[in-house]
Amino acid sequence: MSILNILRYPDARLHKVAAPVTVFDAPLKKLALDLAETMYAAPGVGLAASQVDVHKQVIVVDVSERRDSLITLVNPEIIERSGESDIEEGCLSVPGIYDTVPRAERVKVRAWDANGNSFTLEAQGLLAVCIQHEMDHLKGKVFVEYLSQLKQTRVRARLAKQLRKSA
Ligand code: K2U
Ligand code: ZN
Repeated sequence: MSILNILRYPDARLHKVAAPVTVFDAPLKKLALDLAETMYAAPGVGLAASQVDVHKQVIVVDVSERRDSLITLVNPEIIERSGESDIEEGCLSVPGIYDTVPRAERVKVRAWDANGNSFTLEAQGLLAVCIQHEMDHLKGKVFVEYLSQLKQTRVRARLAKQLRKSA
């Protein structure tokens, strides 16, 4: 397994739309395992393939305290949603920025696992927010784009300063 490079906002590649997976083969399983290893190493509670410049509809999430409840979702689609959430979000592609954005409190998701078996998942709280956040990545959307123009300007300035410091 490998730890993959995570793209940093505002990298244009984060805005590419991911394609549905059509072949459930060994490379797909390796991608899912590499995504999980990269997520745990970051550390994070979710990661989308878009964030490692692989534009396929694959996400991994694990919001458990013990980091032992990995869920891999291929070609995920939300089939039911309800309520409103105010959980603060972060993003491994936008380090150091945390804010709340409009999310459903509960979602029912249909997806496939890396072996091609379909399933449905009912989620609420952080898991629901994380799944919606990762599914946005697959659509080329980063959570800071929900924020006001003023906040987005400040985010870009802060990330540019981080980049200059690390150069
Ligand atoms: O997409 C990502 O970069 C993964 C995010 C997942 C996340 C989405 C919504 C709300 C929280 C997390 C990373 O895990 S960011 C790191 C993190 C972890 C726990 C709570 C907040 C932020
Ligand atoms: Zn993110």
